[in-house]
Amino acid sequence: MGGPVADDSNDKQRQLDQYRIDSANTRYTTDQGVRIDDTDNSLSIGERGPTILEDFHFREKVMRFDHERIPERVVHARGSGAHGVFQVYESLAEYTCADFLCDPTLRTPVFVRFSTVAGSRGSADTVRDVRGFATKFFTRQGNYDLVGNNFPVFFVQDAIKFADFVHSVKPEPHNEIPQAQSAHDTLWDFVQLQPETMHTIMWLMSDRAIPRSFRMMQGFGVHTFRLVNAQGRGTFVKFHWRPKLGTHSLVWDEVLRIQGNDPDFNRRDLWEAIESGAYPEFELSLQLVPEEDEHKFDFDLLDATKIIPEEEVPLRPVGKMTLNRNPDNFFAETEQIAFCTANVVPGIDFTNDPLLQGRNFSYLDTQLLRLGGPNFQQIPINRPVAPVHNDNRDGFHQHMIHTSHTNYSKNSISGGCPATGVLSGDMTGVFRHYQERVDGEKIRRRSPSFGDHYSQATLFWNSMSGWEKQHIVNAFLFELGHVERRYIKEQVVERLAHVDGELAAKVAAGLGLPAPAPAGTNHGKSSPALSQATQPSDTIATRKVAVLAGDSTDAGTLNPVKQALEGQGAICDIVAPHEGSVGSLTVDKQVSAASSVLYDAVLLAAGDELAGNGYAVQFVREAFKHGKAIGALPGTDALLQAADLPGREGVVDASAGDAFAQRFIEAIAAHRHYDRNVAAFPA
Ligand code: HDD
Repeated sequence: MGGPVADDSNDKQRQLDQYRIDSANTRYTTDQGVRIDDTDNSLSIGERGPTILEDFHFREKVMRFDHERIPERVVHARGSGAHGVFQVYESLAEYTCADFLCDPTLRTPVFVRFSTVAGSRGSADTVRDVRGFATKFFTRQGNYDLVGNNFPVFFVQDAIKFADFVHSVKPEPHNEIPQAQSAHDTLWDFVQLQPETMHTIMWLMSDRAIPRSFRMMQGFGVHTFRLVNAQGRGTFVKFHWRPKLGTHSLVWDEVLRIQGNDPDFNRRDLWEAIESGAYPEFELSLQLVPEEDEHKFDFDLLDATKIIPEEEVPLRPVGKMTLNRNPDNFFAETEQIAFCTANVVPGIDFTNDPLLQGRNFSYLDTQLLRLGGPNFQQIPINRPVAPVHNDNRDGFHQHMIHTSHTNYSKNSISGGCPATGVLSGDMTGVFRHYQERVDGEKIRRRSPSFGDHYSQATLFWNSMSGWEKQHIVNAFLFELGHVERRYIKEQVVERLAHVDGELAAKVAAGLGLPAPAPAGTNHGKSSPALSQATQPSDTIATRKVAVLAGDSTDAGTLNPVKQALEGQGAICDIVAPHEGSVGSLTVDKQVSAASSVLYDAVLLAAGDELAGNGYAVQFVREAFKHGKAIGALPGTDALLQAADLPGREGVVDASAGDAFAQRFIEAIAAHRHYDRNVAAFPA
């Protein structure tokens, strides 16, 4: 019989338990622990007299309130996090000595924070933007941070351009407008002057920028990193997260409506899924490139505006991450977690990607401001589960009481401790920097190998399905339609001509500009893996279905269908003209307080009585416009007729044959019915 399986997945939770405070059955005190009789009235002279200075409780309460805010993150301010666990499928010791990647019995605790980039902390979730996907692995060898995005590429090649790029996309400096939007002059001015943005701009204009859920988007480490094995051999690596639920997006018109209906749409979705036990899962996959193949690509591996097409280097699935616990306190955990790309563990190392090198500097720097000093690593959410011993001391908010009489190395007084690998003679698990030979002149110049800005933008465009291309054109028209300066639009269209002539011509036509001369550079290559149309779409787990019901709904017909949907993990809400109940069914939402944009599909369960209800009719029309599956139970014709839909794609009619529930499930699993001709349909 084997020994006990190593399970360190609770190490972080056990550590956090020491800091969790539950105020149930307690008494109100000051921060000094002194009990207080009343917190509703300040101490005054007489009932109508002035408040007096000695009211220490008032002073403390107001002071604490006045100091509640810390600077929000300069980018990725709006985010949402969760705890979880990561486990590797089989040892990757051939490539890395990172023990969490080598021991398949080990369950490593993680904390993940998803985010948007441009908006402030209070901005809406469903904006056109990159999504951050940052994972902190609390490994036995220290914290490892994989600070990625849901795009595999970035806007600029060199970190020195980051501030310029972020300034351009953020609200404009003179009036702080617009919030969380890229559709304005300064961003597009930056783009037209900086062609290296073009590949990532294609991703930003695609549906990848409006994910249905944090649980349904891919994550990418973006840079080429390096794995290093115990023998010191390096292998280039790209990190990919793949969501178990598939990669799915919203549609633009829906996005605009969700922002008003539920600005917390993605945050709520993550929270509710975890609360209900539907734990989000992501598979970690690697693209591995031997060091000797560094120069065999037609782009530079160090250029973060490039992907390695999956068709050239296939993805190797290596492990799974499950998010299984919501934070107890948003500020303490999600807000205070501090990621840094420089947080690596033995077996994982950097490359000379100039974007990555700059990031390694920036993240540490930003936490000092955001979290108020050098001891932010001692904040409970940031503490490693690995022991921490060194001679770093003091600073604001030092929590540790170092009892040692020495704080320098080497020392003899403390027996030489804490001792480095060299001093102790014990080199077990020490971080050794990858020994790369580098020599050159001190220059401020971009490598010519970073010079091709269009080939992969074209590759992305060529890989899109028809509806994806249409969405991209629409996105350019929306964005550039908000740009005031005509010459900026013209210049962007010029840039697009280098990506694809048809794309440029369509955008130009929509903007009322002359079609630019075709640059004739489309190489005709594609990478099918880039299209969302090629991604698996086979589950309805956690999908939300609105059941449009009324007093006439026949529960006997509805319930078996509802049970079939719920049996596959879908969530059904009864939406009816009034709260309370309709027949034997409890109403979840009153129709005027509900909105189709908060659901993935609609099941019609009442006819005549809803046909005259404008909210219900609007519900069905909007769902159709947004490509959602619509199921129609018997007796609901009147509602369908009132909706006056321009087609029947993805509309599953119970009267049209057997196995209605199964057909409806398949229609929902397809995610969206983009084959509908809805361009002329107003919803
Ligand atoms: Fe960054 C935050 C991802 C380039 C500087 N970045 C931040 C977060 C994510 C990323 C997910 C939020 C972390 C969290 O949830 O707390 N950033 C990326 C990716 C990049 C990238 C994938 C390119 C491949 N970033 C980048 C550059 C710089 C920064 C080039 C600076 C030179 N990023 C920051 C920052 C932030 C940050 C200012 C803001 C808050 C924070 O770090 O903790 O330091």
